[in-house]
Amino acid sequence: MTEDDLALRPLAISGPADRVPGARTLAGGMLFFSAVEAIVHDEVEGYQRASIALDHLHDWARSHGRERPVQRTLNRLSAPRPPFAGLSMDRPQIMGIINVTPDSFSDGGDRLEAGRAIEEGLAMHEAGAALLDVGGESTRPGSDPVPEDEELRRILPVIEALAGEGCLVSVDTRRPGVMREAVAAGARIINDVTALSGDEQSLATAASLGVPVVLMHMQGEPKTMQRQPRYSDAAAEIYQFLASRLVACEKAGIAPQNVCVDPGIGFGKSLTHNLQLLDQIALFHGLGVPVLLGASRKSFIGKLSYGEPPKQRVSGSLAAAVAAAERGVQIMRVHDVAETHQALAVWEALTCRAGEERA
Ligand code: HH2
Repeated sequence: MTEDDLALRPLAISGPADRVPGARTLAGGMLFFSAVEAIVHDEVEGYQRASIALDHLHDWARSHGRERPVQRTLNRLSAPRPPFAGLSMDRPQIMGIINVTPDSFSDGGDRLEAGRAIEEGLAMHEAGAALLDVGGESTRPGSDPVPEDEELRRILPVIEALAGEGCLVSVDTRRPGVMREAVAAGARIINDVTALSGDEQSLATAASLGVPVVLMHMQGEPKTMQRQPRYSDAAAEIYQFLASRLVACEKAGIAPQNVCVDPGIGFGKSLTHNLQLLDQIALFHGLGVPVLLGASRKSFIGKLSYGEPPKQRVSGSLAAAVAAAERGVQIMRVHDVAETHQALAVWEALTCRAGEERA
């Protein structure tokens, strides 16, 4: 783990109306937390967890000789986040997914033709997507890589048109050559499922392009990642991995205010791991940067229900988005923009405005 083998997960998270004395803001947003789960690692015992009210955290830190790392992590948990790619991070934002692929797990083939992809991107923008994530290669479990020129052929006209219409566009790619061309075509964010570790040029390329990046965690490769994913503590290990990628970014010249992290639901994770990550996602605020969640239509939803196919997983996707909003997640990557926008609008009114009305 970072900071002397310690992480803190915010607990007892509430909106402003239910804020208890001594609670701190969560990532400078609209939520507050009044307790944490401390996660510490040692070689012999492995990961140990303890729930502590903020009132008692100072004593706990002193008795465990961890005053400085506790204070630093607490500060990162609370500090306001600067805008990410110009987007305010003090409330949840929606990233609409535009897969220009024949084989994506939930919408493969729906938008292979550029005109259709552009039209649907604009409709997502209208429906409440603050940014649009354009991808030309499926990374679903079992997928094979796509040649770079084919990936470019699929995405460039779509990026150019959407950016030309004033949409904020991210490119979902793991290839430095695609990052360069996509940014030249108007993409303003790089979203990489390998956290810029898929190619030895990725870090330097992203740094030289100077655009914000999304670092996602994946265990293994899409082709084989779901065979037998293993962790001793999924959330804590992924926290550690993302912390190390943040350090690598900083060394390469990518400032923390240009980084967003994502635990990578479904990328080398079992059902149990996915649930642990969703439940414990507030842990990642301790990295001091915005958090993104991509749970939309993923297989864990069908596994928890009646095994529905991807397009019938909208309700479960909304439940996941609301659960993430309750944990302070700043960006939701979703297929169903209008539905997510509505769900989050109700959540936000209840969580943040109900208190004003009560007062
Ligand atoms: N999930 C997918 C692709 N890219 N990027 C981030 N940051 N987080 C995610 O969870 C994520 C991602 C997979 O979903 P999708 O794009 O719909 O499918 P496919 O890879 O089959 O195109």
